Formats: sequence, structure tokens, C-alpha cells
Amino acid sequence: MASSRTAAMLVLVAAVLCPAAFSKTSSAFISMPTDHVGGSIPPVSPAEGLAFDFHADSCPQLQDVVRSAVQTALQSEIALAAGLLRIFFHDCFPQGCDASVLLTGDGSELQLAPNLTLQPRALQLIESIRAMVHAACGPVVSCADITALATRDAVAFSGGQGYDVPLGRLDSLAPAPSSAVFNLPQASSNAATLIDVFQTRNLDNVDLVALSGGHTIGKGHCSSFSNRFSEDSGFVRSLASNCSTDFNRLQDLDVTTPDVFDNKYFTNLQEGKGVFTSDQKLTADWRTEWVVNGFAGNHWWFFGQFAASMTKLGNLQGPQGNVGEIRRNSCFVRNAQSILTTTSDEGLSASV
Ligand code: HEM
Ligand SMILES: *[C@@H]1O[C@H](CO)[C@@H](O)[C@H](O)[C@H]1NC(C)=O
Ligand SMILES: CC(=O)N[C@H]1CO[C@H](CO)[C@@H](O)[C@@H]1O
Repeated sequence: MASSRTAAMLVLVAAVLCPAAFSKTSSAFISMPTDHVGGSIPPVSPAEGLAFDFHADSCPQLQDVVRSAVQTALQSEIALAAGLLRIFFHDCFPQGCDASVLLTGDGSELQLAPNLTLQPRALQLIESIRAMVHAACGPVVSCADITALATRDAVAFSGGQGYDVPLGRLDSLAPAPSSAVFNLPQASSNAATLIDVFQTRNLDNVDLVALSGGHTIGKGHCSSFSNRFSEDSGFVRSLASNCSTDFNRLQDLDVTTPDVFDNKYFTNLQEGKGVFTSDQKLTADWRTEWVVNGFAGNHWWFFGQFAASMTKLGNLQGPQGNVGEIRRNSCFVRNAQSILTTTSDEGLSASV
């Protein structure tokens, strides 16, 4: 496929220019390491309306612009990688990947509890990349596509595996309803609850465990795991004691390699060192425990499955399918609301 050949070429060029950043990921970008997996992971086809080469003609520079912008931003602030990954999850899970989470203003998803802890600088990074991409190609790429690509590049830059991202998403005209946003799973949930919630989005037990592996990078507030402070374990006592010193501190979600995208999250779980209830309980249910053990023992399986599960997450669409517009003035504002806009808003969503 043309787009993956182009992507592979870009990675090779980047790997020559910047070998340290790409040494762990360059070969993984080019092919799924199925020979290490012990059974292949079925390929995930793009959702209705999406295609890997959607922007091959309309914006040939797209992948290059996004990747170098993400790389530059992460080189100065690695925490943004986790910020991007969580924004992607919070965009896609409620009503499909439509950049609805990025809208600001009254009734926006950002005002709802689950979004209070999205990183403002990661949100801003997505908007900055949109401006760069639109400067290069015109307003032809959605904020939703840019979010998906930037997230993939952030995972790869952090040590994870790259994967091809189907493109062609449109940006929503409105925030998701709060009922959908509150479908986002809670950190106090046990595995049975998480299995049910993920099932409503056609994500199975293996997807649940793989995607929970997103917590191999990033941080959480004490309030997200204070429900556990009565638990009788040395690890939880250490969590609680650090929070009693400073309740506003940010806790590493992977206590072994906090900024590296690797499978240490799963070996931590095996040692009882998961930070949220929702993490640690994955070892307490037979439907998820075997997957935790599998990923802990074989990081290639985790990397390959994470890529496949992210593609499934990225395929989610709302009840009306892939409808909306390309936000062209800001990812934070839909076109009709933008004070910057002087021309009619119709055209674009219909023309692309
Ligand atoms: C399985 C259910 C999940 C639950 C209950 C959950 C819950 C949470 C909570 C409570 C936080 C910390 C918020 C805070 O205190 O600041 C968090 C952070 C994070 N989550 Fe999840 N999450 C889940 C799944 C996911 C998935 C599927 C991904 C992506 C694939 C993800 C990626 C992240 C990342 C990267 C962070 C760190 C963000 C940062 O450092 O800014 N989570 N999650
Ligand atoms: C608590 O803080 C100490 C000192 O900074 C640190 O060594 C320890 O790893 C922290 N505990 C957890 C669970 O992160
Ligand atoms: C990241 C972000 O924009 N968070 C917002 C969430 O909602 C609160 C309350 O409206 C805002 O103050 C935050 O800025």
C-alpha cells in the first residue's frame, strides 16, 4: 500500500537523521512483528468512509508534518505523549473519533468531570499541528485525523510500535452528550464492569487489557486512586503515604518505567503495583488475567495487539456515522461558531 511505503520511507529517513529516537521503533513501523507473536493478530480494516491513503493526494506532507511536530514537542516535554494518548481515548470512546472532545465553550465535553484532567498543552499541541497541516495543504484534514496520527506518533516516539492509521474522519458539529461522556470507564471499576463497558463499544477482553496498557506512560491525581487507601498492601500504603504528603502530586501510572511505552505496566500488575483499581483488578478476573500474563511475558504480543486495538478504537463512529466538517479555524471551535470565519461554512464537509 502506497501510504505505508511512504510512511516506511519517512521513518527510514528520520532514523538516519535521528537514530536514537527511532532505534526501537523503525523496524516495527514497517511490519507487524507477527513472527514473534505466536499466532497472528487479525488485521483490522478501516471503518466505513476511512482509508489508509485517504490524504495521499490531498495532503501528501501530512504524516511528515505531524510526525516532526510531535517529535519536536515531545523532545522538550515527554509528558505530552501521555496527554495525547488519553485525549485520543476520550475523543473516541464516547461517540467515535470526531474531535468532539476538543470543542470548548458551554456544554463542551471539556467541562465534564472526566475531562478536567486532560492536559491543556496536549490539547494545544493538536491545534498547533492542525494549523501547520492546513498551512501546508489547505483546510482538508480534520482535527480527528490529526489527533489519531499525533497519538500514533507519540506512542512510537515513547518506545512503542508504529502502525498505519486509517484516515478520513470528520469533526463533529457539537460536543458528545454528557450521557456518552459518562460512559467513560471509572478508575474505581473492577474488571467485570470494564468488560461490560468496553463491550458496548465492540472492544473485547483482549482489547480492554491491551488498551489499559496505555497506562504504561502518564500520571494520575491522588483523587483517582484514593478509593484504595484502606487496602492492606505495601504498595497501596506507599501510594497513600505519598499522597498524604502532597495530595496534589502526580503519581506515575507505571512505577517502573514511567515515560517509556513498554510492557512494564503488565509486570507491575503481576507484582501488585497497579495504581488504579481498574488496573490492578485486571489480574483478579480470569477473563483478563491470562492476557495480562501474556503481555507481561511477550512485549511483541502487547505491541502488536495495542496497535490492532488502537485501530479498533480509532474506527469507532457515532450513531450517524462519519458526519461533520473539517474544522478550519481551530480544533476548539466549529466553523459556524468561529468569529474568524468570513465565508460560508457549508462547502468543506461536502467536498471532502
Ligand atoms: C480501562 C479503563 C480506563 C480507566 C478507568 C482510566 C482511567 C484513568 C484515570 C482516572 C486517569 C488519571 C486522571 C487523573 O487523575 O489525572 C488516567 C490517565 C491516563 N489514561 Fe486512562 N483509563 C482507562 C483506559 C485508558 C485507555 C484505553 C487509554 C489509552 C489507550 C488510557 C490512557 C491514559 C493515559 C496515557 C493517562 C495519563 C494521562 C496524563 O499523564 O496526562 N486510559 N486514566
Ligand atoms: C513515593 O515516594 C517515594 C519518594 O519519592 C518514591 O521512592 C516511591 O516510589 C513513591 N511511591 C510510589 C508508589 O510511587
Ligand atoms: C483541559 C481543559 O480545557 N479543561 C477544562 C475542563 O473544564 C473546566 C471547567 O469548565 C475548565 O476550567 C478546564 O479548563
